[in-house]
Amino acid sequence: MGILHHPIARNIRRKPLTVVAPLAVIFMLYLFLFSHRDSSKSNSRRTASKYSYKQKNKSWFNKNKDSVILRNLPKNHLSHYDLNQLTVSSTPLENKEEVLILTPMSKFLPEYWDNLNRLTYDHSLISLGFILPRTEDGNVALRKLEIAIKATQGNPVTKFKKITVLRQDSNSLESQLEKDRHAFSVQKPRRALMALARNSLVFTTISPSTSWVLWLDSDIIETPHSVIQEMAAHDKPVLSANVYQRFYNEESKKNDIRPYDFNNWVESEEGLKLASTLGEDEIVVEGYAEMATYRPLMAHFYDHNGDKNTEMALDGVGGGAVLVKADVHRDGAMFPSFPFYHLIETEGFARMAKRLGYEVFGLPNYLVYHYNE
Ligand SMILES: Nc1nc2c(ncn2[C@@H]2O[C@H](COP(=O)(O)OP(=O)(O)OP(=O)(O)O)[C@@H](O)[C@H]2O)c(=O)[nH]1
Ligand SMILES: [Mg+2]
Repeated sequence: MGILHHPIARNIRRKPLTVVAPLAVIFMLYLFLFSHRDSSKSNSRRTASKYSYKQKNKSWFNKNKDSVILRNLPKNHLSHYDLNQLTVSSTPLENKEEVLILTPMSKFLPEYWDNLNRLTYDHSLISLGFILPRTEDGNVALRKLEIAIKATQGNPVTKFKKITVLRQDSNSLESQLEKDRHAFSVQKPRRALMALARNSLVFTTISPSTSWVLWLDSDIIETPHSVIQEMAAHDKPVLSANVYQRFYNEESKKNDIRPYDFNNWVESEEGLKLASTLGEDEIVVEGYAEMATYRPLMAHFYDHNGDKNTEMALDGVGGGAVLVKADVHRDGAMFPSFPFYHLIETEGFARMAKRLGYEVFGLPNYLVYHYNE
């Protein structure tokens, strides 16, 4: 009797489902078990080690996804950085230290960009980071910024190492008119949102090779061209320049300068007393008659004939032009969007840096200039 005439074979021919169905069930079971086995394994492993490496299954039908990822990575995909080798010194150019310039940007000013292009620090050691609000102002600024970046990066003389442009995921206040953004009542929400923007910016752009972070507002249109070398020479963890403004003095009929940023200050007895009367969620904002703190303001310490390297210890800083050792941020100093010792944003940052044990300084005779609208 041939094999095809065997009773079992005859049975299969007549009712193929009797064989195919159990086989299909076994096959499904196999797939089911394989796709679950590894995840259950790594779940039990997770209790032992918080950062267990989850292996993907290696069944015939499911390619090992890890190997696919590894294959797609560029050659030396594994990078080791010894942060102990990262120098942050008073001679950053000689040590080829990398600087990250960070700018929250609600408007693009060509003068700001020209000033940036003229910095004498080696541009191949400078990375730039921007964060723009998702408002109409932000759209306009983004278009102008992109055009400017193209021109700068296309020129080997001005080309920066890397440029990152972020679009904010948090909200912004709609009106950026001078009178609106300076109103006392709007300071807490406005500066809380600015703090979120600054945090997003620094946390997404700082790299293992960043030695210094220079915070430079988009309306700072003039700095000394060697601002990085000159400020770094002071070797301070946090160092703020004095923000002034050029204007035409109607009285003297001459071009003149005047103090602009009042957020660089030294804490006062009155300031502390005032803070102690505030509720947990209230903040002190500097430069408002509604809240007289009598804090010594660095803006008023400028001496035209003084040494531009004069230093003064500060308790609060603004964001105009502040050079920060990247380790201060790496250690966790950020811009609180909530009242931190009754301070927020850049002033809260100075407080946090101090709580982390870093000294905060300012240069009263070292001027940078704010745009005059
Ligand atoms: N990403 C982002 N940046 C902003 C926003 N509002 C302002 N900026 C930028 O943040 C920096 C500080 O903002 P300013 O409006 O100059 O605030 P300020 O320096 O406290 O006040 P002024 O005295 O008006 O200059 C500037 O570089 C602005 O371009 C915003 O909503 N989102
Ligand atoms: Mg400003």
